[in-house]
Amino acid sequence: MIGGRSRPRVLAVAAWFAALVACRDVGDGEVREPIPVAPVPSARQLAWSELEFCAFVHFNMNTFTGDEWGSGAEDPRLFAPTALDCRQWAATARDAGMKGIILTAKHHDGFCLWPSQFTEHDVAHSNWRDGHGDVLRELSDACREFNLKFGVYLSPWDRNSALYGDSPKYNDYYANQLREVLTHYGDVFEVWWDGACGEGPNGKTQVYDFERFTRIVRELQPNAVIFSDVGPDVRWVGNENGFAGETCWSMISPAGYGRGATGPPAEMLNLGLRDGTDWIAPECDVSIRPGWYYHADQDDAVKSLETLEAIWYASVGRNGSLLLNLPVDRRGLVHEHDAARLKELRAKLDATFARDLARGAHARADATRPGREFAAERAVDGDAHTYWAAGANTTSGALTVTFDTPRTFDRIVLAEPLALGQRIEEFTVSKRDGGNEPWSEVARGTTIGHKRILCVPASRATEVRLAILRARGEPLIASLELFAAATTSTAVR
Ligand code: FUL
Repeated sequence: MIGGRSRPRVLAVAAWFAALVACRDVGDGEVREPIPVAPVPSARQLAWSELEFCAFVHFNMNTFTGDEWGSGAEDPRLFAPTALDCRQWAATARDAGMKGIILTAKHHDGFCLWPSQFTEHDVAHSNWRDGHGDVLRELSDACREFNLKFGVYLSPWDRNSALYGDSPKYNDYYANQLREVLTHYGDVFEVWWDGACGEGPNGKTQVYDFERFTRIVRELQPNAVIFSDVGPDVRWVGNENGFAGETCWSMISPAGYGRGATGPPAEMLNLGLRDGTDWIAPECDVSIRPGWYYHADQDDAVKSLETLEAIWYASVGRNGSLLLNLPVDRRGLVHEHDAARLKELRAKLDATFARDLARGAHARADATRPGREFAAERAVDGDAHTYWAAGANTTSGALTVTFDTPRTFDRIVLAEPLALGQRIEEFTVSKRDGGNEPWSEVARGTTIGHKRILCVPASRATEVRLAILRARGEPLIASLELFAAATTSTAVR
């Protein structure tokens, strides 16, 4: 018995409801959109997903002390960049193809890169620009000039504030600082809440009022996404290597978890959950050097082009977004070595993804939802906002593209229209070279999401077939693209 009704009666009601939904779905030759599969992303989350690649900048007191975590007792006058130029950061990020910059406005040592009314531990108490400097002002202006989004990291953990640990008072202090950084610098696209807290067993225990902080972000910057271990908008990917799981759902179930030590297990963060309750997509943060902050002895330890490419494929290529950290140096500049490596990365990615070999190819599917809007060709039209839909009553389907002359590819890029929910859970890609050849499998995978990039051995084909084996609802494919990786040297100096 369920709720006092007999099981057959419940099943009959369920069948009637399913039939009703199917009627609503496609009827009388009228074209209707597929029904979303919950949970779906908010408008701000969708817009964020499209950015894919942004810069993190760790630049603050630690830059000048050589630490990674400061104590909070540093003299503000130690903050002394000699040639700070946020336009150089912005130009470097833009040329690398990044779409935004998130700056450590305040790290765990509590030093504020803007003149804060609420503390003396800030740039106004340094000698930089005679105490009239404001790094947030300079960077937000530069971001606007270079058409980049601007975001802030504001560490909840604060080792300088005497109020820390006196929970209501510190929460007021943090809320006031949040208001400052979200009010005076134009649009903010992301607010980054670090979960770190190194207070030992005898340290101060601060109970943060994240609900209040969230309300402030929503009030002042309604389009900004909030990052933390548990979102609410964007989640940590569970490691600092820049790698999302090969299976990577945009959903997790955050109930019962907090931030930092009380956050969800790394596996949930890394892989997401097929049946997760909330849409909280992963962001892969990783530094271009071993440290988050600049250390001169790491000038020759900038990650190699091969490592950065691998990170790209394991983040952007696995339904993640890549937040690549640039440790700005003591001059206040992105170091020449880092800037050169970023140029190499951009050149390599541009060369590899220059020409989609499947664009405009003939496409057919074994099943398609009625309506030209949902035809197989929509997956190869170069428009990420159109898609092939396999039909209301199926959770599998195959899409085949055919070329007049053979194409050789070693990169496959797949995408789902995420506004309708993340659906695909198992697929294969096969190819044949000539209509009489047997099909051979070139790739097999699980999730797709915003973007799934598969690196495969060079494959020559006149036909390529994507088979969706399992999905959480009707399969929808926004893009099936094929590329040949650049093999020539792209070194840029
Ligand atoms: C961590 C911090 O403790 C590191 O210093 C750095 O800011 C990194 C991005 O997040 O939790």
